[in-house]
Amino acid sequence: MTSPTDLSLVEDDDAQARFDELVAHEQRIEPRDWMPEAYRKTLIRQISQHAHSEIIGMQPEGNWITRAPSLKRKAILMAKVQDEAGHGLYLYSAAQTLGITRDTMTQQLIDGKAKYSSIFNYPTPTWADMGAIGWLVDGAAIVNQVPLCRASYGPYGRAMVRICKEESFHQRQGFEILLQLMQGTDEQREMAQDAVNRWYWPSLAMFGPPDDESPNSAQSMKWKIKRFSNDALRQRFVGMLVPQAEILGITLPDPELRYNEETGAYDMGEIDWDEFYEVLRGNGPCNAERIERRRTAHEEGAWVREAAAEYARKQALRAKEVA
Ligand code: BYC
Repeated sequence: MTSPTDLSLVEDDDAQARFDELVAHEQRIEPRDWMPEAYRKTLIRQISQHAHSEIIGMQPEGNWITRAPSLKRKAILMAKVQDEAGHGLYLYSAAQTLGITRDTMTQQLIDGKAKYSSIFNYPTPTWADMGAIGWLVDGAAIVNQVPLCRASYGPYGRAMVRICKEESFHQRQGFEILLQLMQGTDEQREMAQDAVNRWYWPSLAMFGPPDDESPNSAQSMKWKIKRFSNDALRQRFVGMLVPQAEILGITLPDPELRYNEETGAYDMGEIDWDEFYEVLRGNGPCNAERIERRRTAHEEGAWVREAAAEYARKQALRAKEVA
C-alpha cells in the first residue's frame, strides 16, 4: 500500500523530471511551474541582489545630476538614473513571482542584510566618473547580463531583455563623455585617465570571485541561470575594452595586460580580492553612506506609499458602490 508521503515523493519525482526536461530543452520555467526549492532560493538571491544593485546604483551618479556640466549632459544623466530605477522595479517584480514580497526585500536592504554589487561602494569625486561608470560599469553589466536574457526562469530572462537594451545606451553615453574629455585640455585628459584608473579594477571584480572560489556558479550553470563562468565573462570584457581604450587614447591601468597568442586571450594582473571581500563585508569606502541614504529615502517616502494605498482603498470602495 502507498502512504500519502510516498505519493508526494512520486509526485515530486515526476515534477523534478519535468523541470529537468524543460531546462535541458531550453524551455522557460514560469512562476506557475513546479521548481526545486534550491532553484527558487538561488533565483531570489540573485534577482534581489541584482534589483538592489540597480537601486543603490542610482546614488553614485545621482551625485552629479545637479552639477552636470551642461543642460544636455544633465538631461542624459537624469534619464540614465531613471532607467536604473526602472530596472530595479522590473527585477523586484520578477523576484516577487517567486514568493518574496517587495517589502521584505527592501527591509533586508536597509537593514544591511542584503548584498548588492560591490561596485557601487566607491565614490564619484569628478565629472569624469560619470564617463568611467558608463564605459566600464555599464560595459561590464552588458557583458554579464546579455547571457542572462536566456536565463531559464522566464520573468528574469524577459526583464533582462529590456534592461540590456537600455544598458547599451548607458555604455555609449559613458564612452562619449570620456571621448569628449580626451579631446579636451590636458587637465580634462588627466581627469578622464584618473577616473579610469580608479574604476578599472573594481569593474573587473564586478564579475564575482574567480571560478575556483565561486560557490554558486556550477549549480547555477547547470540550471541555466548563468550561462558563462565569472572568469569567462571577465575575460570577454577585457577583450572588449582594449580596442575601445585605444580609440579613447586611455591607458588601462594594468601593466601585466597583454595579448597571449597561445591562449587567444588577454593575460592580466591580479585583482585585489582582499579589497573585494572587505567591500562585501560592508567596509568599502561608501557602504555605510549608501545604506543610510537608502534608509532615509525609504522613511521619507512613507507618506507616498500611504497615500497610494489610501487612494487604492477609496477607488476599490467606489467601484463596489457602483456595482
Ligand atoms: N558584488 O558564487 P558567486 C549594474 C557574491 S547592476 C557583491 O560567484 P553568483 C548597474 C555573490 O552574491 C550590477 N557581491 O555568486 C546598475 C555570492 O554571495 P551569496 C549587478 C558579489 O551569484 C546601475 C558570493 O559573492 N549585476 O550593472 O553565482 C548602474 C560568491 O559569488 C559580487 C547583477 O547582479 C559583486 N560584484 O555570481 C549601472 C547581475 N560578485 O549571495 C550598472 C546578476 C559575487 O552567496 N548577478 N558576489 O551570499 C550575477 O550575474 C551573479 O549573481 C554574479 C555572482 C556574477 C554577480
